[in-house]
Amino acid sequence: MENINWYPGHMKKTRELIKENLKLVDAVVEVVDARIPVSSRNPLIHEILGDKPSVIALNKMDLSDEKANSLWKEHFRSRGIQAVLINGNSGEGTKELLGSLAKISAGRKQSAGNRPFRLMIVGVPNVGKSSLINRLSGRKSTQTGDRPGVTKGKQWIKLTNGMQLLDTPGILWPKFEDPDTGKNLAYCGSIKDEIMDIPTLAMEFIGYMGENYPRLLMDRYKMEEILETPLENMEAIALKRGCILPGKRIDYERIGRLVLDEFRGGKIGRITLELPDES
Ligand SMILES: Nc1nc2c(ncn2[C@@H]2O[C@H](COP(=O)(O)OP(=O)(O)OP(=O)(O)O)[C@@H](O)[C@H]2O)c(=O)[nH]1
Ligand SMILES: [Mg+2]
Repeated sequence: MENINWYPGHMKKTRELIKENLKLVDAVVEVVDARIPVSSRNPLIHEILGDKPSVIALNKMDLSDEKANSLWKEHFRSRGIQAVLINGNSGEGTKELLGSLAKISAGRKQSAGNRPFRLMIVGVPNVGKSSLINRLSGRKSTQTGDRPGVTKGKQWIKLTNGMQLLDTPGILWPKFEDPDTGKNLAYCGSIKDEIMDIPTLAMEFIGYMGENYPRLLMDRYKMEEILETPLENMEAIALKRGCILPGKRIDYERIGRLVLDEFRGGKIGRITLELPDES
């Protein structure tokens, strides 16, 4: 897991593209994953945004822990950062998000004239940028679950409230030094599984669950207790799910994938992987 290749060339190019597009908009919606609000924020976001007004959309609020959702919202608010909890699939929270944008729009400089208020969406891979674009525009204007591509020419999507939304979101490549950040992004599917060691990743996830959400883990996998080590818990889960190879060996790859898939799909329960710093 140490040798993740972040394609620095690609990263630099997309950052420049975002900066170009930023010149065209009045505000930015920064989409983050509510399960990992810090890990899914690009550390260079301040440098990239400059003094452009922005709102944080804490997306996938349906998958994250409700208590943690409130803590995070309060955390950002207390720092003067606008943050809204949203669900890009159901549309929950998008009204509040539009309300926040309307406030920014109302405070916009007169020099902007009568031009419609314009915004763009940025975020790391898989946080739900395309889903949000579709939600805000009320139609399927962009592909979800797709891979980043190249779009030529700017397309503006008209929103019902008169605002205009840039159809191509800015993809912020994750960049970090802290290995926990990388793990969090991988758990949530923002880093391709192909470059991860799935059994190790899943075992570490199970370790986090055993410590922070033991009840959810026990209920989901019908365990009587949380065992001493993450590995033992993983093996117990593998036995319950029949992830066994010939010779009664544990199929770590298969159980690893299964657990991570179930987490990503919300099947284990509502889970948040990082909480605001107390200090
Ligand atoms: N449960 C849940 N799933 C969501 C939510 N928003 C998006 N998703 C799912 O998350 C996955 C990724 O969503 P996209 O909208 O394609 O994400 P993206 O940021 O455009 O991804 P890239 O284009 O790959 O960077 C899809 O399977 C969506 O259905 C949400 O609020 N809740
Ligand atoms: Mg997309």
